[in-house]
Amino acid sequence: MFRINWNEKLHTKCRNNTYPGGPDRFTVPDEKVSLKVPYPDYKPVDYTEAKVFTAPWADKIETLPSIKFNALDRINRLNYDGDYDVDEKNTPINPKGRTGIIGRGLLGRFGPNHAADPVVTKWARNEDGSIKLDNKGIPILMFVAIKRKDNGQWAIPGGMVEAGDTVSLTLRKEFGEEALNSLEASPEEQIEIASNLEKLFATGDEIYRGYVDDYRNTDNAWMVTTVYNFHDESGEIFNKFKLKAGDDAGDVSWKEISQELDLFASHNDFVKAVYEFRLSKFYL
Ligand code: RP5
Repeated sequence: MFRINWNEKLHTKCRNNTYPGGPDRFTVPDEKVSLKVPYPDYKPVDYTEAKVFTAPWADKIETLPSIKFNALDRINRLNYDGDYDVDEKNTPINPKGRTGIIGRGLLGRFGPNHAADPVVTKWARNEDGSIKLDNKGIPILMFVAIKRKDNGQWAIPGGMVEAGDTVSLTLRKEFGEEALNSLEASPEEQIEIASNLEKLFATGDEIYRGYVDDYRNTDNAWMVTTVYNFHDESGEIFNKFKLKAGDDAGDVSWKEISQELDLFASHNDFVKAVYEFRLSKFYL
């Protein structure tokens, strides 16, 4: 499985910027991101968006002392890549280092907030149906991208794993809602969407499981995801799909995977890993 070396790759999206809808983060120089390096002058800003305190999808602040972290309960509090520490008030500490904000920001859960990301792919094809090659003679892979309504960035159509849901259910649900607009489809269209999704999502390859450098991360709350690749080798399943943006997506499109992509959070790393995985299968 693909691994990101977080010792080399520092926080980039969740450091030294303005928190979305919130205050400026306290400045953290590259060499002070790691918790192993003392930073006595560190004065992170305390910020939790007001709606988080009352939202049904968020932890209630009064339950914090009794939450069992690093454990799998109805809510998944596991981090996938090792345990994280908690402080004397049982508040989890971001194991990937400082972000300049304490509190939960926009995130509902203390500690890891679990998401699932479906990378749906097919080969780019020429008019005659043959696989399209780039200028080095390497096949071009395409993936389904959505344009997020919250920040206008292109992204994988992923979403949060809701309490009681599984990763596989979330993958299918998010793809249906954001890339096929299943929430607004007629009952007949919904049956067709479900049957096509069934075929495409029947098999998938897990590509990554772990931390995400998400712009919402704080020192006490952060994103963790499971990335799956669902690949349509012949491209035939997708002839039946009509992409239509819905829910949190303002637009949806097939995008060629290339160096020029500039995607949300760690999604560039994820689609690059999928591309390498698909090429390794292609050349087998
Ligand atoms: C990212 O946030 C994950 O990789 C996933 O794509 C996304 C989930 O958050 P929402 O799309 O629900 O805001 O960290």
